[in-house]
Amino acid sequence: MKRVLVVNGPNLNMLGVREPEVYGRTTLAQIETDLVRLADQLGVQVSFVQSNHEGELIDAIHAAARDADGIVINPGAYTHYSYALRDALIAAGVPAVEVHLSNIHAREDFRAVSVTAPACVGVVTGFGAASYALGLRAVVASMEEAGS
Ligand code: CA2
Repeated sequence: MKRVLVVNGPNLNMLGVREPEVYGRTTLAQIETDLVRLADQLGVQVSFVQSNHEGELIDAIHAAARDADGIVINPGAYTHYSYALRDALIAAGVPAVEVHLSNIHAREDFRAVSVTAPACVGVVTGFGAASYALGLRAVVASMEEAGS
């Protein structure tokens, strides 16, 4: 069975707990439960990592080169400045889809820039928790297209 790693960056462990007006009331645990169900329907296996530390995220992405066939990633604020995460995504060599709860193009100017997006096959942004489900469908389609 094909495997997808879902990666969440800094502060996303606070989902549903703080700032519900910006990021909604759904917790990360609820998002992950929904993704397990969707993955089952799509016939893939999902695993999850969340970290508030850049190096841990990089290590997880490196491991995905060996242990996964695709990546769904919400890099959090690292989206806007982590060239290290971007390099890790390129090095992983498996298709990655970047997702965001909010529409990063409809907020502060600095959020409109994603330095990680060029390392991904595409970006889903602005659909709340549904961005993750759309991202999972997108990465599975990319994996099939790549024949992996
Ligand atoms: O919209 C997204 O998914 C973001 O990746 C979320 C990041 C933000 O820095 C990006 O610009 C867009 C922030 C995640 C912080 O999540 C929190 C959730 C609840 C309370 C506080 C922070």
